[in-house]
Amino acid sequence: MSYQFPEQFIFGAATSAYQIEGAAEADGRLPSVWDTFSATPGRVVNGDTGRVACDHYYRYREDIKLMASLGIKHYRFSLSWCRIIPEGRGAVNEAGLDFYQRLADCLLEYGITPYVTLFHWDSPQALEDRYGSWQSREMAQDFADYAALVVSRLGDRITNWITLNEISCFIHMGYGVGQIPVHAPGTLIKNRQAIWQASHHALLAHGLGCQAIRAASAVPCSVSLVDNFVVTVPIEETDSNLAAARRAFSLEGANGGIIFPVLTGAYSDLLLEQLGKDTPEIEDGDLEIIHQPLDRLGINIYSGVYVRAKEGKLGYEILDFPPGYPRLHMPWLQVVPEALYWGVRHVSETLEQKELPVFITENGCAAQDRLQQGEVLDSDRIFYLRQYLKAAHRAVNEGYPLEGYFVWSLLDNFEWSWGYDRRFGIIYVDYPTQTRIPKASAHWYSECIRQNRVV
Ligand code: GBH
Repeated sequence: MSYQFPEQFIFGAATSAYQIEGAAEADGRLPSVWDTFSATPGRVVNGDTGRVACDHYYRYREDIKLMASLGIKHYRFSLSWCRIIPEGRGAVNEAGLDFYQRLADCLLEYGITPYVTLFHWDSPQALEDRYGSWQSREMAQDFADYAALVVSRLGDRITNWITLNEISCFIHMGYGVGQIPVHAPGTLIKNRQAIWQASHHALLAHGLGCQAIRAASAVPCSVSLVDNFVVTVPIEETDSNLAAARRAFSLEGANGGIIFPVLTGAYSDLLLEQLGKDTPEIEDGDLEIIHQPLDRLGINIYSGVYVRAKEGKLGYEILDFPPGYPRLHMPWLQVVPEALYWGVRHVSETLEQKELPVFITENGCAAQDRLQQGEVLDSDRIFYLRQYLKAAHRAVNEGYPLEGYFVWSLLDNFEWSWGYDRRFGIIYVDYPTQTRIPKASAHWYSECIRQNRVV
């Protein structure tokens, strides 16, 4: 098989603001919750922070030029809310908008299409101080106002908009019960209802954000959410295991309370039954706001879980990974390439969204990269990416509307609570000198793009 993709298939690369920009105090930016969190001793490995990160704020031209030289024509990045509206609401910082204008212009100059995430976890600290950010319903309206401002000022250059990145991460893992918070703001919410309430506020932010983007854009634009639902993979592709995987899909992780309301207009019944008295307070009209038509859905897929049919009330069981199961350089990074195919298929079949275009907005891995004689020969990353791209090809080949794929990440960067200890880039960053060195995987990916197939 040649694994040839259709002509119009989109290959891109992704990053996020706090993970690469640095320049934390430049030009009127005020702290985000991640600045505060990472500056708190004991929160991030080695005490790393995003103060300098990849210094992309000052080196964006060089980075874009390098991306263009690899033949990457689509770039997903995020905006730092607190660069644009430093206090989260109110006064606008022109210097912040100006940076993103220059960034977008530079991309367009190099023939690269921008895809912009409005929120990738770095909420303004001022809103955390004011009302506890996502714990308050006010956050949704402040987000929508920020979205409206950004689109009214950048909508002439940018037309691909994403509201939020991974609600389950910044809410459910962020505030999760019984865990040590590994996410900013570092608040532990001990009650399940309150976590789902914060999650509901994030859904509202998404819905109000979609409306604000469409109202503010002077030109036709594309609006998406990026979700990272748990992908349930049938251990064997038989009818009974497939039915088990579908049922598991609506119950695992936060799937039933995030992707279900966003795409179907209702929390899944199975989840509501499980939540009982911990169901969030849903005001009249909320579900309509949350259930906005989307132009595309973005999904981030790194791994998945295997499921098999099992007699009993649940009707399925999740299989533990055996010791020694292949994994890359994160505790959760088991190699499950079929998850990419099943993620797309669940959107189409389980969520019954046959026509909704899907993008893989992140896929990639951390590896123990070594810079030797000026090269990084990351055959493990190529091994990982190649298998996931083949699974993407299968989805396209079977007619599912998978239209694009973005590798995470363009650059090694600040990997949240793991700091600079974990490298996800296809381009190596030598932090002391800020030198960029494309890894073997970057050259491989570049060749995939050139031939429009998995090489
Ligand atoms: C993405 O999230 C982020 O969007 C991106 O910023 C980040 O750099 C990238 O991944 C790499 O981590 O419950 O312990 O099994 C991925 C988020 C991480 C969500 C693992 C689910 C399961 C952790 N995923 N997580 S665990």
